Amino acid sequence: EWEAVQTGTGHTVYSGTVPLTTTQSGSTYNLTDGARGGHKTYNLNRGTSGTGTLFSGPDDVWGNGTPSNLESAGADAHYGAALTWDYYKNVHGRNGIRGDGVGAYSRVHYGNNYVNAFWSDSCFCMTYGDGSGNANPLTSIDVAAHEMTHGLTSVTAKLVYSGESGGLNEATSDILGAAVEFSANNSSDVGDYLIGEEININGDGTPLRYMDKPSKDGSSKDNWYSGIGSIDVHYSSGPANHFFYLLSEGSGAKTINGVSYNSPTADGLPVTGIGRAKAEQIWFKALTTKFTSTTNYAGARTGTLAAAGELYGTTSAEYKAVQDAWAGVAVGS
Ligand code: ASN
Ligand code: ZN
Ligand code: CA
Repeated sequence: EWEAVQTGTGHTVYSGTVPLTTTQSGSTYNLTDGARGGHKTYNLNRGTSGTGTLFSGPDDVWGNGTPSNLESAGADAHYGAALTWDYYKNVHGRNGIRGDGVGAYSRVHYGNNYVNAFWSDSCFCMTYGDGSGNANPLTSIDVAAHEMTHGLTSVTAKLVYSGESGGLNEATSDILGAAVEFSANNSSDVGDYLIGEEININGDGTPLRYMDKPSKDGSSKDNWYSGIGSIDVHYSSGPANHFFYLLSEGSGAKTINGVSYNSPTADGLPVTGIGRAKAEQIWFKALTTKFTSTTNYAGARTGTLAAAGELYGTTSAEYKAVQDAWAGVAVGS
């Protein structure tokens, strides 16, 4: 059977009209990304197991921009997976989650009014619910990149999903999820240090998480403390998200892409940011070459300092910024 890689058009829920890489098989187009390891996007159509059906059709146009068209969320998921693939390849030289050039797959329309998205190691796939009322599928760029990054963590550091390592696992997905959103340069979904701001999960327009000051969500912690390993991993991620913000942008007030931030420090001392690009290199290198399954916050400090030392030298401004940013979230001094 004759197959060809094509560039179709996605009318997404969150990211406007975007190019999607697809595959043409005879007269049928499929949401199979022929340029990124064959990553496929499936429609579960409210099922909760298996793969449902591969999105396919007689033309290479996907969705209409609204969630009521079932292809729309598929277009978001396919786009988010492609952006994440491209980010890891172009920014970190990694060819797919496992580094083997093989794609994972995505499933949308999971269950009924399911207000979550998740990565699964057993299917090596990511899955998205429609949210309540089918009005807000969980398919924004940052959420897609967050879930796909759980796959990366599970084949690299393998951070155990509980205790402090669980918080670091979650933070890794938020940190690199935000990095992918920035890298996309999408005018409908601009980069920010907020997670899930498009989903409207709280019903009042607030995001799921804030990296500059994680406690703004009412549950996450800004700073490390000795009992942080016993809270939910989506809240114990706070200090690491906060670290990453401080390392990238520095402490104090700042507006980026129209979003205002004001990041405090635990010790009251200022942190001078080194820019997101360098902070991303440090976190990725630490994740893939320093962190282990049991890395805790103290270990994350050691690992990111080692990574910064290798990348920029131990007498560099970057190395000092890593020290200062960890001190800013009450890890080390
Ligand atoms: N969306 C959540 C996450 O990726 C799902 C979960 O907690 N299992 O962390
Ligand atoms: Zn997560
Ligand atoms: Ca975001």
